[in-house]
Amino acid sequence: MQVKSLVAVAGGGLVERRSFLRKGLSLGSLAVAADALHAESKPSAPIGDQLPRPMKTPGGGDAPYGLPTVHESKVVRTESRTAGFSVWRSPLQAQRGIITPSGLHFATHHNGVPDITPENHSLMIHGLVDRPLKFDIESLQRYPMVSRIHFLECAGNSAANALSITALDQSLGELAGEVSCSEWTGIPLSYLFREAGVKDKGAWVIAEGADAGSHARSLPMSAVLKDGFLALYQNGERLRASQGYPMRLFMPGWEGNVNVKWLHRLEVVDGPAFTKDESGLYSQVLSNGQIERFAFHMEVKSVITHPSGTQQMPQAHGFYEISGLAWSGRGSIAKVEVSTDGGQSWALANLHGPVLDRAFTRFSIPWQWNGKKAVLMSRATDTTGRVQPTRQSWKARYAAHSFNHYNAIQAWAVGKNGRVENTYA
Ligand SMILES: Nc1nc2c(c(=O)[nH]1)N[C@H]1C(S)=C(S)[C@@H](COP(=O)(O)O)O[C@H]1N2
Ligand SMILES: [Mo]
Repeated sequence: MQVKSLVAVAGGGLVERRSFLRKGLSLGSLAVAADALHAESKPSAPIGDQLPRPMKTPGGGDAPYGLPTVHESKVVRTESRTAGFSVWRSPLQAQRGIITPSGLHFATHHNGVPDITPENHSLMIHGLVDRPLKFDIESLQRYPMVSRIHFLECAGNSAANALSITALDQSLGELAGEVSCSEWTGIPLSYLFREAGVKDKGAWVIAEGADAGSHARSLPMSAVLKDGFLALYQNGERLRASQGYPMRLFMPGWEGNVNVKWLHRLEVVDGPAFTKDESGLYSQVLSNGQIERFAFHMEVKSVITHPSGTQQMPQAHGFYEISGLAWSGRGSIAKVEVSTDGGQSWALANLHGPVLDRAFTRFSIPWQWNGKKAVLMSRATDTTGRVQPTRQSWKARYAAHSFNHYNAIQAWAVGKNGRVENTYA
């Protein structure tokens, strides 16, 4: 159904972003559409035999630890394995709001999930410090903690879009689900380092995990003191094993792999260690042959979650809310623009508060789909003024085989039949 009085803000049917809020518009018109479907039966309160079955028998029991309803059993992470790596991607296309449920948080395990008994685990701070220290969980629980809502993204997220010559026809989760957003609670590392006393030469920290591959990364001490914390809680409960139970390093906005899980050792050193994890996989070759090392920040990025890859538009055409997620490792989101005509014209999307620093920000814009082919895109700008590149300009910057830090504009092609597909348009 077409609503005539809507104000077009870009080509392809994007309409003024407050449309849903305006009295009598859109919500009313959708209700009319629903009403028309059931033209014979006017809605009225059910009585007697008409009562739905669950209203006629006592309900069932509950569980000590709640799980999602069986009716949502299709909303799951998808796993892929390569050379010992196990990657679990978050179904972003099923998420609303900005917080990823803990059980759906993406995960990257280089050597499986270690089974750590918290009583046997401790964190050691040593190297260039005045007093080497060892902390067990009990002592850590006594420190003051902070809570922060932050996204976490694997450097290799969206690798298929970077590498594949043709756009893979996959869901958003499969294409770009190595990113999630949680509330993380833990102890600022500055507290622990202050106690240990960092020597003047201690300019870097090696963080090592207690998993089989002893995953390790070197980080500049100044950044760790400013922003780093030891996360013990995720969305109000202790970390999931998948996310590094009993403790992980958290560096807001930095590439996933520096957020060392199952953290057991922080060694203060005078320079980077060039561990296996940072000298190979996490160095990026540029198109001019130079190598970009220690590119810690995840750059500004966005994806439309509704509608997105492999989904089917609900109606032949009509009113629809385009919605998605934007984030930046360098600050918060300043604006998100949306296009439905493949980037020829753009309109500003609504940003749903709270717009947080280095966190998912939900955006949306009403769209009046005319039933014709469309190409949907979102383009985010962060508070440092950085804007998402096109796929073409991203590819021009990096060598052909590079895939880390891919943050180009994601495009979805909507067919006449309403099917939504990944495209490089
Ligand atoms: N100890 C350890 N830490 C690790 C990893 C690992 O395999 N072992 N994987 C890293 C990578 S590559 C990423 S992207 C993030 C993923 O964090 P998550 O699994 O909690 O989403 O953890 C990082 N920390
Ligand atoms: Mo990663």
